[in-house]
Amino acid sequence: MQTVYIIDVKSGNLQSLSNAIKHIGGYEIVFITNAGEFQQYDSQIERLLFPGVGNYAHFVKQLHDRALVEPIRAYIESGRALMGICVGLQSLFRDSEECSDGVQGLGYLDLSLYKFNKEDPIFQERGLIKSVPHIGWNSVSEIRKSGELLDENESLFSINTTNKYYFVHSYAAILKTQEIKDKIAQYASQGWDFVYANYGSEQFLAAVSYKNFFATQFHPEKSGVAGLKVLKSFLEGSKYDVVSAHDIQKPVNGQTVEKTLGGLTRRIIACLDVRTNDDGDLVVTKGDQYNVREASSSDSEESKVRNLGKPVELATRYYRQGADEVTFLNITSFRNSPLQDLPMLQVLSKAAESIFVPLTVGGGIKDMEDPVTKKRVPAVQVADLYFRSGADKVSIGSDAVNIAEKYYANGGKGDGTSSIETISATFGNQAVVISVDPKRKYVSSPEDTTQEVIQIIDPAKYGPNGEQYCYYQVTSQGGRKTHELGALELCVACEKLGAGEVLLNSIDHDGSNKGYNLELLNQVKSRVSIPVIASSGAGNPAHFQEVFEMDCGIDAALGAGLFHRNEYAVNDVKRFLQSQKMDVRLDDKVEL
Ligand code: 1PR
Repeated sequence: MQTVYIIDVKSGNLQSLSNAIKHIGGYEIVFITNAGEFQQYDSQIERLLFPGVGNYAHFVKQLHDRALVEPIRAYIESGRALMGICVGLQSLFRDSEECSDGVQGLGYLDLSLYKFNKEDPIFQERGLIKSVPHIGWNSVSEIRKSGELLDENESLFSINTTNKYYFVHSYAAILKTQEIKDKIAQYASQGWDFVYANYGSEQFLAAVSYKNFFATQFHPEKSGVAGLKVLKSFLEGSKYDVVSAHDIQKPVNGQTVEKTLGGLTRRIIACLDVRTNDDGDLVVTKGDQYNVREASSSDSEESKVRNLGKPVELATRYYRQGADEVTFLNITSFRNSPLQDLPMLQVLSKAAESIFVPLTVGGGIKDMEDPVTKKRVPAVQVADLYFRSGADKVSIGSDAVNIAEKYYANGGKGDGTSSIETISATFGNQAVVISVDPKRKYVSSPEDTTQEVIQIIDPAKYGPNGEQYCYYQVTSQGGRKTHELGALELCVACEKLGAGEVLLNSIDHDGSNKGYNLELLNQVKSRVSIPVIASSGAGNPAHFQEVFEMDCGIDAALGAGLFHRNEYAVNDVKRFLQSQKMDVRLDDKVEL
């Protein structure tokens, strides 16, 4: 058994990376958290992984504070193998627009990182905003070995131009100017290899390699089998392999598919609402309009919580069916503290052992009091617990509503202390999802509310008293508490405070199988520039097509009930979308 060493500066989910290596097999893992440990193992290290998640400045500062910069530099110079991942790659560059205070990276490439431009002309031509962060599955456009273009069947550490890889970042080494392109060409002439990708009209470096070091902007440990192959090739030192036909994800029957504006595939998310049932077991449940209890047989009998299966079992099934992401929502967490909610943490750790796509977890993320010590536990620490158990993103529901209310009461400003602000400052905004639970509220005139209204065009959809306007009033605590705040206003405030994605539910459509709430999705998506996930109401594959075809450019679509009730498998949805020429990641292979 060989040993792989992983640099751990406590900046996010390293559990998934270590799970991916265990899954590949044949390696044991040692984490290195400071200079002393580096020194202790230095003479034995042959393969070093250098993963980074979240905020560039936070990550680089951690490297300095832990005195790891020099040992890493010396290690690279000694000619041994190192693989950087995401912010690990970014830290090899000179600096990043992400930090205004002049924090410097390791400077192996004398280039800077820039934020993606949400005002991308390709999107603007269609009246759209490009979502930033760049979240989802993209392909790479070109692989160049010392400047020479590789063929379609050649690869750099198994990265090839056909497969899809999972990216999640706002900043990248974007080839913005001729000067940058010239510098890259110069590096190529010195023997550097570069992998390029595009997000809309912006081209950026998806991977770099030079002699013994290699780094990817995407997350191989979250890129399904295609990503596991990349990790395996690095571990085995197979730098330039020919890719076998078996390892390429081609559209079924050679179908031609669209090229999406950004280059990302249509992302399909399987969601599991989890709670303890009346017997105290953690189960996946699903209701209609947030009522998760069965219809009771008699008035006197308390109806039971619907039990649709075991969380880890179902999540693994959806991964094997090709889900691009899996979300767990602990739907009753407002009643108890996740600090004592160890079963949910266990669910997550167990799921992360065999699911190699992103995992999101929600429920009860807020500042809280430790029920045992009575000490205040900040939300960022609660989130950290989830990240350590294998989550890539946390989703904030009820607390987001309170935060947005304070934001408006404070004249449109945050105070830096909220869960959204603190978690995004530490783990990056891509790690913070806002889960919104709105209900339609009809009004007779826009003057009847301070929230922005939607004019209802179709008379058949007017309110019960002929109201021609509505807005979406947000709720907290799983729909129990209603607030005088619109879904749009909530999302706008949360984006300003640092949220990276919106999971937009609709209580009116939840569990209805009648399709997504297009009116609500359109209102929010047209006004925020972070990705928006459509949720609630998916009943068949055509509903996914319908939501992706909307003009506003929805980023991902989530389904729950239709998967849990076995009406459709995730890949049924994807195959259907592909037959409609939509670009999806079809990954039926689950083993290396
Ligand atoms: O408020 O931060 O503690 O988080 C609690 C989380 O639990 C929130 O994200 C909230 O949306 C969720 N939640 C609370 N109560 C319920 C409930 O159902 N009683 N579930 C609930 C929300 C929303 C979707 C659902 C879709 C798709 N579930 O994820 O799965 O509506 O369903 P469908 O495809 O079958 O229509 P906090």
